[in-house]
Amino acid sequence: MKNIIVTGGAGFIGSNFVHWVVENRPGVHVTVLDKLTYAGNLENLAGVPDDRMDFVRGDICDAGLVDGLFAGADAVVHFAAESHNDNSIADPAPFVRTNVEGTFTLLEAARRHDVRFHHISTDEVYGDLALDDPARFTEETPYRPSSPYSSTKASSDLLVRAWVRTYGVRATISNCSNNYGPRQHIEKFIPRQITNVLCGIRPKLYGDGRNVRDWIHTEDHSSAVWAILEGGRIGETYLIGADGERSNIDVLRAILAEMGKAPDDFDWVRDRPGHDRRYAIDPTKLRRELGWRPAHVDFASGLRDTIAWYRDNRPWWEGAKEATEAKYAKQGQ
Ligand code: NAD
Ligand code: TDX
Repeated sequence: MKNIIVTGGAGFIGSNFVHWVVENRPGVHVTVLDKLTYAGNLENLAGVPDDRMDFVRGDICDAGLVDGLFAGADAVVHFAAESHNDNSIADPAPFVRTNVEGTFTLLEAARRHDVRFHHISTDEVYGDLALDDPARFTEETPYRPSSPYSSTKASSDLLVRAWVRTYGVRATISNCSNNYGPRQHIEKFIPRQITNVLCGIRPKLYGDGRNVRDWIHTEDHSSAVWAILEGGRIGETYLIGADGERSNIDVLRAILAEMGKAPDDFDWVRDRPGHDRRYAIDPTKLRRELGWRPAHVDFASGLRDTIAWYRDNRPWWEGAKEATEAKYAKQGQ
């Protein structure tokens, strides 16, 4: 694999993946295709040498553009999406367009040019688990998405499966749990709370704060995606997770402690409609088949580094803070 296209490579996880490939796979050239929506930022790709990457600003729904790019590619790793649940509740239209129609457009080009396709998805397609349920999601768990966001991701997964079976597209799918790390948009839980503290705003916790997310460092997501791209069986789904289950209130208290604040120095706010209770990934298949292991197993130290990144990179997020909080304020969150 010498030439790969990374869609959504200017976003949080996509840009971390591009940096990972450039650092760890010296023979690979990356073409990033990204629309630069509010969530995309070219600065996320700063430091990538010119001879390792081309950047194309464009929409994954633009069939002509996509077709031209796929003609010269060995593989595509598809991260581009509308990615935030709260936004999908306020306005689902761009989610249907980018996540469903965009994935369809890419699959059609992959079919025409016989390009290896890896689709990035989420554990949210499986719905949620009860807090007291010992079960975790596996590749066999039935799809039961709750939000407009997760239902469009589920739709895109189903399109990929159908294009494999019907047209023989050489595709794999990965469903990953909640990522954290540098360059995550400040609308998301962890960076929102860190930047709230840095701005003197009280952090905001939804509902009763007991909802559980299964956290993984974004670099571990990158290494898992590469392992699947190289060694995954065509047509298969792999769940990616790092045994990182934590309640939201525990994560918030860890942030508060690390940033020198009292444990109750936050506001309880209106719950998210349809809020999934718990996500939990069983990553056995990925570990057994591909020998993948996460490198970031110490959440406290990963969180400390993430806090330091936001402290040290204020210009990266400061411009978006006011608008992001104004949007939440309108929703009572
Ligand atoms: P993000 O919102 O930070 O980045 C999305 C990127 O896609 C942005 O750069 C944006 O400009 C680009 N984009 C959006 N619409 C586009 C379009 N129509 N054409 C081209 N580019 C477009 O998202 P993220 O958190 O980095 O998530 C990346 C992928 O990983 C998504 O597919 C998401 O569903 C999946 N995922 C995310 C998480 C998580 O915890 N954030 C967990 C599991 C899976
Ligand atoms: O201010 C907040 N307060 C709060 O309590 C925010 C923004 C969130 N929350 C809660 C809601 C969730 O239980 O924190 C948890 C995490 O919220 P998000 O960061 O919005 O993530 P989540 O909805 O779990 O979805 C994320 O993981 C799966 C990504 O955004 C998705 O793209 C991915 O598919």
